[in-house]
Amino acid sequence: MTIKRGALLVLEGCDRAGKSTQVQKLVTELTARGISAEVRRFPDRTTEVGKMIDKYLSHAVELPAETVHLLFSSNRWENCTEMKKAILSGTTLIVDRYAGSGAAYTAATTGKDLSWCKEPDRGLPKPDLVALLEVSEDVQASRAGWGSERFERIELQQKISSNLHQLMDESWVTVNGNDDIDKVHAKLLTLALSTIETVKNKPLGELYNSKPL
Ligand code: Z5A
Ligand code: MG
Repeated sequence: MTIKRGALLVLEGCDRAGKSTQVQKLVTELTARGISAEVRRFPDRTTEVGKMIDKYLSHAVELPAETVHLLFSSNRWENCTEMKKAILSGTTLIVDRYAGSGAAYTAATTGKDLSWCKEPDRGLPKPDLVALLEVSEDVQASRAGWGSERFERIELQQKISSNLHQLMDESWVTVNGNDDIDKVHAKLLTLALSTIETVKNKPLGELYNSKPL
């Protein structure tokens, strides 16, 4: 019997949109339904590259913005082979930030155009679904932990949000992140289940390229 592939599902959004909360809830629910599902998150702060990113984000080191951009992309590439293997062996990955954050944050912090920012991620596995969690500014700023890391300023977040919208293609959908946690979860679960079903016999695509992997 041929093993059906898993789906690559990504949650994107500005800071404190609720991504990490929802990624965890989705994997728990999919697992409870007997669907093989695992969390991945970017930045993955456990790798050597990830440790450098962590130091940068927490203001322990200063680095040029271009260097940081390539580190974030490199952090995805170092996980790429393992992620593809998991997906092709039937596991659905629920990913907490991915290339969308990469392009949207650097374009907002440096003023570089989005096409420059997208380029290092070209050829990574293409998400089957990107759910963009949208939150209003007042809700965002009221959530726990706001303001401690480098990019957590309202005017910057507005640019990031605008960039995320410009990155949307047919694989992206918006979800209202202002709703309560269970309502957001219900919406994401419906999207996840239908995407898993739709893509199980389809090839995994390449990000920013039209040909499948
Ligand atoms: N970055 C980048 O520049 N380039 C890249 O390529 C990548 C990332 C991948 C760290 O990311 C930074 O890296 C980030 C982007 C940049 N910018 N900054 N600063 P991160 O993912 O490690 O950031 P984080 O600090 O772990 O998470 P976050 O994105 O800021 O938050 P979140 O995951 O979206 O939210 P949460 O942790 O699920 O929820 C926040 C709080 O709100 C928490 O107390 C929840 O219980 C509460 N919450 C969540 N949902 C709700 C609802 N619906 N109602 C009420 N309360 C809620
Ligand atoms: Mg998070």
